Amino acid sequence: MMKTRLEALCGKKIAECSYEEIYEALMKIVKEESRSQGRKVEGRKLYYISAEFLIGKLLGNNLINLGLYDETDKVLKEGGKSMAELEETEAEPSLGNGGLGRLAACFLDSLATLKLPGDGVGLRYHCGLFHQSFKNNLQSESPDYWLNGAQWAEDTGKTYDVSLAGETYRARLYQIDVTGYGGQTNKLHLFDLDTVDESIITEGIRFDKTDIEKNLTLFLYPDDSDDAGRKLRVYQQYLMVSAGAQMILEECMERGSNLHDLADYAAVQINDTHPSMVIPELIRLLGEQGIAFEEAAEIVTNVCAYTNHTILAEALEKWPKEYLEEAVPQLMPVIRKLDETVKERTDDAGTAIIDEDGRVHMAHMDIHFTHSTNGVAALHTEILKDSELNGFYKLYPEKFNNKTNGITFRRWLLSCNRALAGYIESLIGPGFKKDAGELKKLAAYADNGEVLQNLTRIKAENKKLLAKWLFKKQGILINPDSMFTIQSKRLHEYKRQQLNLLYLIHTYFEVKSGHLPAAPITAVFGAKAAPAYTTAKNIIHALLTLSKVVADDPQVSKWLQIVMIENYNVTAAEKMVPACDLSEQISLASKEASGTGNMKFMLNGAVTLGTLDGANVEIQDCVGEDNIYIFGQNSVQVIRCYERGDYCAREWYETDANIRRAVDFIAGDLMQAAGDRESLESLKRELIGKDWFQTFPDFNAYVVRKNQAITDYAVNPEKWARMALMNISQAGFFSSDRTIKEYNEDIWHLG
Ligand code: 26Q
Repeated sequence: MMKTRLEALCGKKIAECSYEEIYEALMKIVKEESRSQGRKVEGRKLYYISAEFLIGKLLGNNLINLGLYDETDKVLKEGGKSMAELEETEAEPSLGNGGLGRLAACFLDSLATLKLPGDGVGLRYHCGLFHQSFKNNLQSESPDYWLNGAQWAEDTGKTYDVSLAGETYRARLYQIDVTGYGGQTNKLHLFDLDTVDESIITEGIRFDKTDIEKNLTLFLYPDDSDDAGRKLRVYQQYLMVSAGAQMILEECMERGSNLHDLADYAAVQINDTHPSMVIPELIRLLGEQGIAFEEAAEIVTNVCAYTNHTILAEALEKWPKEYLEEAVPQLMPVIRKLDETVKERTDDAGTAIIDEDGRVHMAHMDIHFTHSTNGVAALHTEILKDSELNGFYKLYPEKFNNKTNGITFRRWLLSCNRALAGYIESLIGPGFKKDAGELKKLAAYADNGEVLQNLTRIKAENKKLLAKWLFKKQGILINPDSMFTIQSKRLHEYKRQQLNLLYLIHTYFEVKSGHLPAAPITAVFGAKAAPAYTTAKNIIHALLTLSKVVADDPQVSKWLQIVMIENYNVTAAEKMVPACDLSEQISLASKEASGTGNMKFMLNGAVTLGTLDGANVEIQDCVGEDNIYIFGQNSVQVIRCYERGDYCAREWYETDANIRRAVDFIAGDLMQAAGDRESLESLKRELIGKDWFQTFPDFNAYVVRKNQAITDYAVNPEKWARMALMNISQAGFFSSDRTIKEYNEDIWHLG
């Protein structure tokens, strides 16, 4: 069946086709099949609006979801082709930064799988997030031209006019089919301008910031540290929400809404504050249809819900009124009225939409004018209620709720780790693919030596595959018989890659003095730093420089190897996650809202080394203390310490000889000989002078706990395999199917 279809489309035998030809033919087949799973929507439909959808490559995942993977794999093999090579043909859509964007993609997969009517709404960035490469041990950024080649997204021919700074721009609507696993097909709607022009990019990722027509959807902003891009970010956001809101109203009216009853037709989930302008925009558009402000505000409150992904106050978006006045003058009257409404409701100035300095607080507008505010892990939601958003919690206790994040097991197990998925199926049957809770059945094998050995063997195979991939990609040879510790996530001081760095330096000294680790260690990192985030870039530089220093030392390199994966993205994660022994989740307690990498590693049989932060807390609740390595201060201690404001990094540096030895090494002779003096010294100064995320107080506990894990791994492989098995068996709670069911039951009420 697949064979005849493919050969008919290609016009020749598979053996004679190029991978590009097969890829395009398969794309056509997948599109046809997914279209046939489309459903007419009845009742309430969800619009998940997000500046990011980090969907990853689509071919393999769609084939799995449509039940076509095995047959395709067989047909390719018969023609002398390999699925792995075929998948290299596809460029990864570069539409997200990290956790928040990947979460949106997992949610779309679960919505379609659960046959819930729910679409994504976002932007079609031409170059997306920058491509990262390493030059002289420094991060270098270049455009990621992922839009070359055949496209999953189709031009719908529809456009929506959007007014920015008084000029009208035409947003074109593209759509990507979102397939569910044995489910239905939903859509991802992405807006773009025809006039965007990649040729305005000059050096690296620099471009003319003034020419909106040419630059509006050119790049995805890597974070808020680049001031020059901030205005553009507002323009991008408004393009998305205005075109999105018009599309939503149009769809609902076509389905019979009279707009007064909009909440019976639409639920809008606002993914962090990036799409928050959808609130005043919907109110404005309802106003144009003759609905008075008060009623419009009430309708929109009933339609919209808001998810918060951060407790870092500096990461909550607030725009100077003047920016908005210039960029979206049509919204300001609405925002002012909303602000006045709030001032009638409460005299708590801390919850104002427009503050005394004239800044518009997007999160504040969200909480006042949506019916639900949720955090993304139990601890995170409690911290929001108790401290960061306490003023709002007092006003609206009923709006606050928790939705612990989840991941789709289709991509993060069935697709990225076929060997493990197949073995699990041979033990407990296929039910876990749709009902992740069934993984619990694995616990019955916790003392089965043969099963534990098979798990160890699969892990070893995956480590070899990662080694092979890394060699092909970066020419680096790693030892698959070493313990793989992996920390992969955006580079940020609160995530504390620098703590891992200090451990590795400490281990360097230990090996030098004859104290060998229980097993050879390969420390793998994957991380992009925002181009304007200097300290983050300095940490990457220190890691890369240390990697070289260690590699050049024959005594140490037998025991320790450090590698950074270039251009960490979903595709890289799919290779790293199945190969991990020890999952590093070492953020400063209270700072990581949830984390989702922690869930991916757990599901693939890694053991977590982590602080009691974000979803790590719930991972510990699931697996029990014996199956996780927890260390460091807890969130209460950290929050109290910040309140007291008495943390002094220098004191730790001066009194703890191990810390001092490691920190001094960063800018010492060996490192300076291999790296950049200015960058290394600046990192050292930052640590001693500030260490804002308290690396030093957790350092000794981290060293002890990590060495315990390495010893357990080396000395008692069966105990380790048992821990791995317990982690897999308890991972069911972290399926995004569970998360989506909770959103639907508590917030959306779809269908
Ligand atoms: C803001 C202003 C201007 C430009 C960019 C931004 C910006 C962009 C991306 C701000 C934040 C982000 C991304 C945030 C993010 O990924 N947060 C993570 O969300 C995950 C899913 O809930 C959590 O698991 C992580 O803990 C959280 O850090």
